[in-house]
Amino acid sequence: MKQDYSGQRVVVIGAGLSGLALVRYLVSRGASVALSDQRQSDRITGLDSLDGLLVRYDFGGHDLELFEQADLVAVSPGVPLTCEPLMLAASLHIPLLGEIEIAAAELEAPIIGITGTNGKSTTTSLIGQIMRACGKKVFVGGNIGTPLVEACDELYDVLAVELSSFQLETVRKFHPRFGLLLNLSSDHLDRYPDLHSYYLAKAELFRNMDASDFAILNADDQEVCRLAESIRATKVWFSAQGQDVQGMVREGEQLYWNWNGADITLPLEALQLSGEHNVENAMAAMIPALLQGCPAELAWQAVCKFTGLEHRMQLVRRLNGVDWYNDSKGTNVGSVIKSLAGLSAPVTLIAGGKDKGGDYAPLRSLVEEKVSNLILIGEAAARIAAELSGASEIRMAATMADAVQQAYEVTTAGSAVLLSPACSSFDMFKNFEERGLVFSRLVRQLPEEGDMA
Ligand code: UMA
Ligand code: ADP
Repeated sequence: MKQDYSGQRVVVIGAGLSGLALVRYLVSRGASVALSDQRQSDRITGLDSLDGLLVRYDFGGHDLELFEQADLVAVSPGVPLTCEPLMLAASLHIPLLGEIEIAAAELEAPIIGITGTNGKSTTTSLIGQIMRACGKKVFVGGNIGTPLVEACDELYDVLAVELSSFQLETVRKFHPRFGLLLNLSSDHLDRYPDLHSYYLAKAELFRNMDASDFAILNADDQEVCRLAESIRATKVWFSAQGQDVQGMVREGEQLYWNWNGADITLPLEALQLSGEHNVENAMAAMIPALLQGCPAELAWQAVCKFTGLEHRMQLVRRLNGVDWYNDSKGTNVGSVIKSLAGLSAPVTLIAGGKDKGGDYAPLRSLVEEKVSNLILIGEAAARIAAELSGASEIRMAATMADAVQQAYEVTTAGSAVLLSPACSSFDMFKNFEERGLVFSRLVRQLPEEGDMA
């Protein structure tokens, strides 16, 4: 049902994608809205989407008085709850609601919430493809790019929503019908005091779910199994390692759906996505469709047609016998491990960017085994070099252009060059997409051997 915010003074904090979408939504529901951002207006993009709306702007810092007088603060995911204006509002018992919470209060279609450290966007997109193939009108959004409030003005059969730990921190009544937890490993330690706090934020997905809902969980991930103990929703497991669980199990080159007497097998040979991790994503994506009664064959065909998203192990070019891969979305150590594991040695790895505070040491054995040249960029370069010292030939690069040039010079035919940074992009780029596009453009500009002067 349409929510009514008339007469309410709402401060939206953060003027990024979520904040701008929140302003449009809240104004349309009658609120009196102020938009606050620490950046100056000339550094904010997309403000023209608010043209014609009555909105008060508070840019270049956060005016604390504005927060003190608010009835509600709507929080963008990238704004930590520990920042001064939000601490102040919380101390005055002013409700702090995230974009997901605000949107979900109005949405009636079943929500499939997808979280985990890695594989969220791939799995969310797969679910979108499956639902479309099965004739359902599906919204695909959340952390993958389109804020959930954008779903409020249309009717959908189902909503596939990628959820980050940041978005889950502000869950109060949010109640998905299906909650997927793909895996848990180290990330975002620049936001959380420790890993446990990060995992607990992820667990918020299940806060309001009960036995009539479904928690879809990775049986091969110890941290997921540990969190599962506190989940009340009906648990449906997936195991790519062939564990005997109720749910989806990999048995050799096929998947077996073992639920309520169903007898369905799905052949893996038809899957176009490569890498063991994508088998896990495919398994997780199939489960909500099967539980909703979608025809298994149609759903599996949709999964098999999917060739992957940009910036995830994307082959940019084969040049002079070298394969160049853009894995700009490899923004933590766990994802780099999966990407490197899928390549044969020797690899030139370009890594580094904005440091998120985790350890790089878990990369050591794979780097020793596979990486002949490690080229480091960005703020994290010195720390990665120190933690992986001796594991590979290490080179520093000042820019992405420098990194690509050095990779071109040191990589020999039969090898691969992989951009998989293990870091976020915000020190040098607007986002991971821009980083991947810059890398890909530079790679495409490299000369063929015969063309060199
Ligand atoms: N800001 C303040 N005060 C602060 C901190 C930030 O005003 O104390 C302002 C910044 O100046 C900036 C704005 O907040 O103008 C940015 O808000 P935001 O970081 O929430 O960014 P959005 O553009 O709204 O994008 C967010 C998600 N970003 C983050 O969580 C960091 C996007 O995920 C998501 O696609 C989008 O909402 C729509 O749902 C991106 C991401 O990097 C892909 N996510 C992280 C990840 O995947 O690792 C979690
Ligand atoms: P997310 O949205 O969680 O960042 P993506 O689907 O965008 O995940 O994939 C980002 C990177 O994470 C991929 O390039 C790959 O290296 C790695 N990855 C994808 N799926 C998984 C998985 N299930 N387990 C571990 N790593 C994965």
